[in-house]
Amino acid sequence: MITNTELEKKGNQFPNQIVSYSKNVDVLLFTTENNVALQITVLRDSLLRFRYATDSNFDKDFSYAITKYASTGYNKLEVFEKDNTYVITTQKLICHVNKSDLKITLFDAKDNSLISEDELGFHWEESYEFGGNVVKMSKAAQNGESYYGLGDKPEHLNLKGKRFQNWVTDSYAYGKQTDPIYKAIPFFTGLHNEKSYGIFFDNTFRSYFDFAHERKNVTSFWAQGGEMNYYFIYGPEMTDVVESYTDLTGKPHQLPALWTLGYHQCKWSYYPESNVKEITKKFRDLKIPCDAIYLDIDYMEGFRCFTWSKEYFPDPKRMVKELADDGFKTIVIIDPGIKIDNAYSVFREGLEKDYFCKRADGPYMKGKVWPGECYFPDFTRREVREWWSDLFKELVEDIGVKGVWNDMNEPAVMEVPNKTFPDDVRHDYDGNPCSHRKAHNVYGMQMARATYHGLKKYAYPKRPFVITRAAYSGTQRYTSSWTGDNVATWEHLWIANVQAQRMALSGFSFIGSDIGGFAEQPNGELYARWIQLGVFHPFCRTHSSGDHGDQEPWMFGDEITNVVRKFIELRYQLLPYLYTAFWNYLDQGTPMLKSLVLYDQTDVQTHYRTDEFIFGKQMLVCPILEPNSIGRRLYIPKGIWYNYWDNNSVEGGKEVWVDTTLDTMPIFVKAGTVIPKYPVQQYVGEKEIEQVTLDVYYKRGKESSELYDDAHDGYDYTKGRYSLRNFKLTGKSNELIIQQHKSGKFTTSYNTFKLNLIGLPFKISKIEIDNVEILLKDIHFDGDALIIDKEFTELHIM
Ligand code: NBV
Repeated sequence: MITNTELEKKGNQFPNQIVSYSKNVDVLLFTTENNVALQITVLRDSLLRFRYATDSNFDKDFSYAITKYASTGYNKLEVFEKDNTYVITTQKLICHVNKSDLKITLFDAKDNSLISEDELGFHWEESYEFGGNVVKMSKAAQNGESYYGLGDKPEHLNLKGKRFQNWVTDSYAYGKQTDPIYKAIPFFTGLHNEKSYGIFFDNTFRSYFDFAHERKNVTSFWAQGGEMNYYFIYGPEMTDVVESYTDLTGKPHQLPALWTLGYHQCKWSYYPESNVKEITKKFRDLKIPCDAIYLDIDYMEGFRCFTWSKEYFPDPKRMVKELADDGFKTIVIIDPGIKIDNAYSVFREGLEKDYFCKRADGPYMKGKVWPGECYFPDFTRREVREWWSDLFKELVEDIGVKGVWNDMNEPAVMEVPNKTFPDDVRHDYDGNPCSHRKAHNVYGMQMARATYHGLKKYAYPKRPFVITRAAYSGTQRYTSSWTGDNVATWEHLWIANVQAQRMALSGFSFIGSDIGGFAEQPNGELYARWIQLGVFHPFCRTHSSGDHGDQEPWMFGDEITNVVRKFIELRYQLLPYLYTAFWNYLDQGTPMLKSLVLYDQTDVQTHYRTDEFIFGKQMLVCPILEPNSIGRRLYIPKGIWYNYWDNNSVEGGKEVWVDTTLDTMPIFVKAGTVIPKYPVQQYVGEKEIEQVTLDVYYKRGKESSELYDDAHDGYDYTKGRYSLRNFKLTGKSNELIIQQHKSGKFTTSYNTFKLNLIGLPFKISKIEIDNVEILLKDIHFDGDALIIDKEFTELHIM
């Protein structure tokens, strides 16, 4: 790894005096006396792209991360020349380009405050061995600046004072300091003086980020090849930064089917068929909701992808159908390694079509994985991806598999020191041939992309479902993900919490961990605490390696089974709330999990918090991360919050102690919120939803909440057949008003609501539905809950 100091010692190169400047619509070009070119593109008022070339020539512009759907366009762009600088202004930003050394300084256009400034700025070192340059950028770290992002780093949420590497790596049983692990997401947000910005360094080579680690006042990032090419995203709200980054690198291409947000059960491995059936039956017998059952590598014939073991699964189509009849969707694993075996059609076809990766001098890239010696498709080639997509026809269209799980796609190779392909392996990179140094970080992403297209094609008219282990920025467009091979320890429960939050604030919300831990075995208490956290992660799956014992919800005795059932049931009740959060993510790029700093960056108390997070928009969740806990301290953000379990309200902006038992975990709901709930189902679609419960948390003042709904699968919602209800709540001392605004063309199966009115400061004496008074004796109550058995637009409770 080349460090800053080493770079300087080796005689770094820096740009010098600007000698020319030109502007073409939104692209500004500066060149220096020593032939460095800087291209600044104004994509939006708050989004600038910086590209540097050391010899005036830019490579072909190509990125796997940036989506063609990104919204661009600005309201104002002006460029002035001053004595020492060029000044670019937009409605949000002022950017100074220094004439003597090309250094950049960025200011908030509203109040002229400093947001970011180059320290050494752009510099580079030529790479004799590989050609090209090591490209580097260093910026001044501002006073009190904090840093967040970078995907799946298993570290403290605030990255300040630390250095990281991006190189997707199979990391079995990684720990708190392991770096890098499975994902490469070279995007971070900086926060100082209540203002936040983001930097996305779109460079797929091995890259590094140093957040005031080597030098206290400097934050830098660099890569072992490629271009210095980064996007500067201004907020000042961190949520806007993350939403812009997500817009730039892509929101999920469609909503997931609702069942994918249910509970999933997995193990390495459930086989033979009788074992799978035993497990699924037990879920139904014990009435623990579950929507998906997974088949790991042993379902295949000798680990050959797209085959089935005749011995263990003699009739997969029948089995998959029987499972489906019982509400279980079957999900199967598919790895990238294709067994070298002339009698295996996928191998033969790949060979004949010349689709496998090759070494620099011509031989195939041969590597050992589960099937033994394998070749690996070059997923960075369009034809290869298309071929791969088509391989899913039988699995999905004919057999009825509902989701595919891509593993080992870093790509992982066994028994070699670097655990992956050697650097010299060649890739097409969609018409930009390169070595593995450049393609490594996107290999898994391109595999998941090809898998996604296969599922999309053959599952049609249903929605596709894919899970990937490896990812680069932008992978969230195609697939969900999990955090890899974690361990059944309390420390890993902490890691899972941080990783899910970090992924969400890195644009990738559809994430979860192996609940209970993959390696080793949890005791009942740890498993229960993990389920309690896991049901609040967008992807919710128990998975384990199975070699240390079983990890189904009933394996730890009745007490634990009951806790697990209670929380999985809660997940199923909260499905409409979660689905609405997903819709927000899809629509706006809004992270489904919000670390407290993302929720309230103006409150410095949040800058170093790791444990608490906001689930969706208005629920505060804080896992219990230690054994034998009878409660814990946690920070409640400013405002009034209600304890979910006892409905007591608390004024936030402070740390509080919250008592818990094994079957509770701190959950708070923001005052003013309307939380929609479905009845408990054993799987999505088991029941026709005839009534939705609305938990209404009284607030003095106004607040609004949403409920998105649609057919829960298929694409009709894209044609306007969705239902969006906005609940506007106004609380007064003696009155509560709920106004409902509906949009969309979908008619929900329910039009009856059961209202739990929480924290109401008065006794109900009168109700008006759409201006018609209902006599108290004519009002239906279910216990304390109010039943409103028709659609309403305005409800007055007095
Ligand atoms: O396919 C087996 C496992 C899988 O269960 C796990 O989820 C992956 O992360 N896979 C890794 C390969 C073996 C790891 C030791």
